[in-house]
Amino acid sequence: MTDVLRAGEAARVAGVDEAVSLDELRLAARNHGMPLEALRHDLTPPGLHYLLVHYDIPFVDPSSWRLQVGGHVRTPLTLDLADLHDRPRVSRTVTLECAGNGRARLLPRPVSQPWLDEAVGTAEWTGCSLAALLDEAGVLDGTVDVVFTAHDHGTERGVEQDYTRALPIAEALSGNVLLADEMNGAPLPPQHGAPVRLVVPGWYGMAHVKWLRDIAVLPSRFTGYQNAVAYRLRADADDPGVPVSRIQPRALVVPPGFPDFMTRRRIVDAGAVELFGRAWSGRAPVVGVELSVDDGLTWTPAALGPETSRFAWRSWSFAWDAVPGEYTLRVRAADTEGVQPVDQPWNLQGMANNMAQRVAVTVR
Ligand SMILES: Nc1nc2c(c(=O)[nH]1)N[C@H]1C(S)=C(S)[C@@H](COP(=O)(O)O)O[C@H]1N2
Ligand SMILES: [Mo]
Repeated sequence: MTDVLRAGEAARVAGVDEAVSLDELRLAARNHGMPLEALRHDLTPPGLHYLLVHYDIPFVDPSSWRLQVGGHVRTPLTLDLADLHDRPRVSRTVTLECAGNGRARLLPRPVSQPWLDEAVGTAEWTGCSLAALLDEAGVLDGTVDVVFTAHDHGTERGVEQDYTRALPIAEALSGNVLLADEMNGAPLPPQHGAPVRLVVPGWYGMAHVKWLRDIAVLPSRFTGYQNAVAYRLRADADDPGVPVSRIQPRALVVPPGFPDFMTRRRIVDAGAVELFGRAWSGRAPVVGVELSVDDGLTWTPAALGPETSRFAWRSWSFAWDAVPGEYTLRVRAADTEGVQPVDQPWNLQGMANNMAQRVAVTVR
């Protein structure tokens, strides 16, 4: 157990002047973000949804795919895709965000997938209810965690594993969680977990296990790598930290005007500019969005669009009377528990960092 909790094994921090490495570039090229102009879509078209895959995308044959449900249950189950399809269908619109979003902006930078602001997307997921399936299997008294194991395999900091994550039993039985086989009304694409993935509304991405093959009900706390070593908020290597769970509030703006190719600085014509974006939070309902055109010195409320679904992003807009000059736009969301920080909070693995977005704009 002591080695399981050694955080030093879980993250390296770059030197202050250490540039992003080829290893980080390789990860960033495989695991793409959502181009921020795609914030315009209520549902993110699947090719534009962000993507994160720890190992390789496994090749899973849907006709021989089986799901085992076992462990601390009365009746273990084995299901194929048709069995899952026969169960009552449930659809939910859910915003997914990687827990490492914003990591590359931290100083010093935790070395891992170097996200800026774009590790987010929203889809309508369809499948069957996890709670209903667990009810069928008959979860026994004294259950603590439910463990989800996937088909993809690799090593991480020396630990060989199938990607495996556990959820507390209360969340697993909440009625929110789906075993999804469709994304935006079509079968799941390979990169998003075909044939079946978990969708845990409100939680950061790591909980939404793709390429699911096994569900094990446990009468004790799960101590596997992805829960005990990765995905913890730690101050330093000796801090056991706390588990990363629900999504912190965040707002993003569709970058206005047009970009410069290399710097992506925005060029905007003076006059009335309609700024548009999205805001979400998995831990509590979003109650407001504010905009700053002076790098966070002063803030003005934006107009918040309707909540279409508790765990999906909402739109917001802001009428900006743009006067020629150089600007740094900032945007921040508040939920009923608090507001996004303007200065970056730091932790060893760069998790759940939700510093307010910054966009450089030239008004001409
Ligand atoms: N089996 C498996 N599930 C996984 C992962 C993985 O590498 N393997 N990555 C997780 C992480 S860290 C994130 S952020 C989300 C990303 O989901 P997406 O690629 O569909 O956007 O999947 C999660 N589920
Ligand atoms: Mo992630």
